[in-house]
Amino acid sequence: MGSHKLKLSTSLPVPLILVSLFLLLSPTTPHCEGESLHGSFEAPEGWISVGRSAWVGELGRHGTRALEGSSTETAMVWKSQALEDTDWSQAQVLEGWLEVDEGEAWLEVEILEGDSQKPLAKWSTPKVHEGEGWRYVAVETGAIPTLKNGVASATDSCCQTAEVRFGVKGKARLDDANLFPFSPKIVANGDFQASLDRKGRIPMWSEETVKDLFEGTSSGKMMVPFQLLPYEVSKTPDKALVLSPSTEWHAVSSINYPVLPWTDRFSIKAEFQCLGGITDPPYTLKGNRELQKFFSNLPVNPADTVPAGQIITVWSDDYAQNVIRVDKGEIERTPAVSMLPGWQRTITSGPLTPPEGATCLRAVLVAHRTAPKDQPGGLVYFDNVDIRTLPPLEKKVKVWINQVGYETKGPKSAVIATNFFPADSTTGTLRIVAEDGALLFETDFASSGRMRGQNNADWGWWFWRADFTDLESEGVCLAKATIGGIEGQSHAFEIGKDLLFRELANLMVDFFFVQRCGYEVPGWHAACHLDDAKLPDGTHRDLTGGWHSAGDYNKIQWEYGDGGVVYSLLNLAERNPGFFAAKDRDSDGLPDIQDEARWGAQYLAKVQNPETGGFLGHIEQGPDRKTWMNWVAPEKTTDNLVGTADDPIVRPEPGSSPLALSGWLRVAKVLEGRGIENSFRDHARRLLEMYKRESPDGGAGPLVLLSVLDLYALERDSDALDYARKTAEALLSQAHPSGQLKGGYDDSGDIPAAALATFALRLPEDPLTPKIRETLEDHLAPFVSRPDNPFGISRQKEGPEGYYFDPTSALGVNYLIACRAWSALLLHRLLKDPRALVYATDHLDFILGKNPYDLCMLEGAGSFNPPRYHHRYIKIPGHETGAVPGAIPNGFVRDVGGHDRPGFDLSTKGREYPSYRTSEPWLVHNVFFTLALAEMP
Ligand SMILES: [Ca+2]
Ligand SMILES: [Ca+2]
Ligand SMILES: [Ca+2]
Ligand SMILES: [Ca+2]
Repeated sequence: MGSHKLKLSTSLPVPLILVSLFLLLSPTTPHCEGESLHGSFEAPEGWISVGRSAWVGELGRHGTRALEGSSTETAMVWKSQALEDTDWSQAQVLEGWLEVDEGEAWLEVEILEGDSQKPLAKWSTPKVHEGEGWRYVAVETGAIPTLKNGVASATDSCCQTAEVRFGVKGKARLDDANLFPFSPKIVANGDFQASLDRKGRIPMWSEETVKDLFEGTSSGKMMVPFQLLPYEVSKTPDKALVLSPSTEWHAVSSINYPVLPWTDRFSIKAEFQCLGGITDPPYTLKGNRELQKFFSNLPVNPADTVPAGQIITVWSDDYAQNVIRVDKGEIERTPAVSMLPGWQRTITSGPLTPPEGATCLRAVLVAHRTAPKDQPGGLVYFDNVDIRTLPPLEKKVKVWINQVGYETKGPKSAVIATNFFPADSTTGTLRIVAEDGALLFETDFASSGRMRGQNNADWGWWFWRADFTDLESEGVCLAKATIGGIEGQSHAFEIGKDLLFRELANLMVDFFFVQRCGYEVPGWHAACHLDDAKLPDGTHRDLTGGWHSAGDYNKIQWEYGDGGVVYSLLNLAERNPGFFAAKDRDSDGLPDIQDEARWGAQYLAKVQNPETGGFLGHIEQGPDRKTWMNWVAPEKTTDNLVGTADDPIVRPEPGSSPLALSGWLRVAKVLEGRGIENSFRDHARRLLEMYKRESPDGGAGPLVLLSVLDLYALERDSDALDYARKTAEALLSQAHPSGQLKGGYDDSGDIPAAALATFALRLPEDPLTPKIRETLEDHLAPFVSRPDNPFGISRQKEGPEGYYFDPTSALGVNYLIACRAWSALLLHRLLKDPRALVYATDHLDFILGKNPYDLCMLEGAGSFNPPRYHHRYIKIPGHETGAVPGAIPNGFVRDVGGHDRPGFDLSTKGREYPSYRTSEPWLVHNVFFTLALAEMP
């Protein structure tokens, strides 16, 4: 071990060095999300007037304020204050919205040398012209080396400034200006600030599994102590990853991130710092004095025994099964002086183009040991790891549409995504062509800008929305979009009358049929779970039947469970009885769709609690989780013998199924029409008595209202009408003063609105109907205007803290998307407001392919379905992908890094099945989709 002391060899007192180094370093933190341009203009800050200009109110695009300027000659009318902190070593994007009253307007950004203000580089957006309305513009800057006195410097970015300017010839306004890095954030926990998990592991990082990256053996410690910054300066403990190699090398890797589709060039960067002579870092350094002491006590090793750092990029195929290529960055060491606290450098792997077949990449951080065996291996610190998508080599135009298609008279739109913004135009052109290439329709469209989720999570593309509602010629066609000379093309799709119903209605029926429990489904499975189920008191009751509720075999007795299935199937059947008449797989004269409803009604009768009129609890497959997690074909889950240890159990908590009331009544009517005896009316009566008993004042909720409306329609029972009115009044009384209804998902009022709209449609002359119409009109405007994005899709949570996808990424919410569509379709039927129809269509389009994965999330329809499903049916020979016709999987959750943009498990290999979060079918998605399908105009 060396006996020298580390020398802080400088004439400056230590604290001053620390402070000045910190100030130099902090602006270059590579993961900051761009410098604020104060581009909302709601406050008078950050901008300087340089011409005939004004800060105007009431004319903004968002909020109230905007910048305005006028000039008869080409002139800059406003400029930003000097931007000091932008990292020009990576490409930036300048964007804004311009509205031109007269002439033209544009934005530009110029980089200036710090002291001399000498212009170094300048980029301008395309121009917006008068009469175009608010128009989005953007320009990408290049990445330029950090310069000091005109000379590239790897360590210092203090000596440039930049200015954003608003140019006008004529008169124009600017709002929503923004300057941000081209690369959306990808890495999760790249700053190592996340708390260790319960097992002491570093979230999103783990030991590299490839052990032959280098000669020698890989081993060592990985830790996340505080970085070597004095506490008083950093205020918050800034943690870093520290590797201490005990053999030749030691490597830690990030999780595997998908190779993002919007670019073909990546780089990985990190800050690093090397220390010799020790094997354990200081975990707490509360002040300069302790820090100084720590460093003055450090043994100094000869420079060549200090460990070195390196970043490696590992490209792998699907689900990281096979490494396709390894790209190694330079092995670098910080110099001896770097042992000063806070002194760190950036190392890189890249720029890199993904190899053919790569779908994942990961960052691997490596510490190389150089110290002799009898000396400590030293430490390599890593922090602020950043996987960057660099501006692409190949420009792409993606065209996303509803892959099933569009109604002849309905709203029609495509969403287009580009990985560039054109240099000389703010619009693109959409052409719809027939299969033989004939041009059917042509229109120009403007950009909607970027999409950003919670915490500014950028979705990676420029988005554009093109409307072709006016095209009403029927047939198969393609959408082709041209932007900046680059063309993209959609999958083939159809335009036709009653298209979605015709294409998808039978798939809905088939889905439930294949999900049947306790029944032999030909081509799928034998009769299963014949020992359903053991009651909480230990006795057995015949509860066979119903449907497997998801990709597992549980049967959930809840509001949108089997009662929802029966209700939605009957609605679909009643929409067009003739359509289903010929489909009768068991040739009993009852169409498949009615067989399916009857199947559910029978099961619901079995699970009705004879004492209360309500329902028994969930039936879970097996007495414990082990049985539930048993991935086998359904008939093999249990021995199918009553009274053995594997019998499925009934949960003690009561179930709920308000829609069963309507289901029973309507199935009874179908059966009575054919002279088939049944007792479903009695079951319905008992359930209604329970609601009346428990909620005499009508607080039983919107699903009870829907059921009671059906009771009244069938029986003209004045008590039922009375109870329907009470229930409707209770829903109305809960509305916000603005008229916005409460309840439903995320308190959006969607389900109450659907129930009230059904009331008003069924009972147009009822004294309560004018009040319902008025409330629904007030409810509709905010409900349909919230999706201010090119897809027209709702957020899972609205409002300032809202998000598209839940931070926990628990489950995708296709049920919620379909539910909103159903609600909006009923509002449209009642109020004839075209906005409601556009809203509903956008939500169904999103499920059926108009989404950033170009993915049709309804199995057996469209051009591109999920490659695999999270379903225990994968254990049925011949069904290894788990694809049940008509199945709608959970849908998008956040991406793997936890950023609020869509992620979906499209793996085809690796684990035996994909993530349940995105890829598990669930009855409730199909319930709401079927309800929506039944209400299509
Ligand atoms: Ca504004
Ligand atoms: Ca950190
Ligand atoms: Ca039949
Ligand atoms: Ca059994």
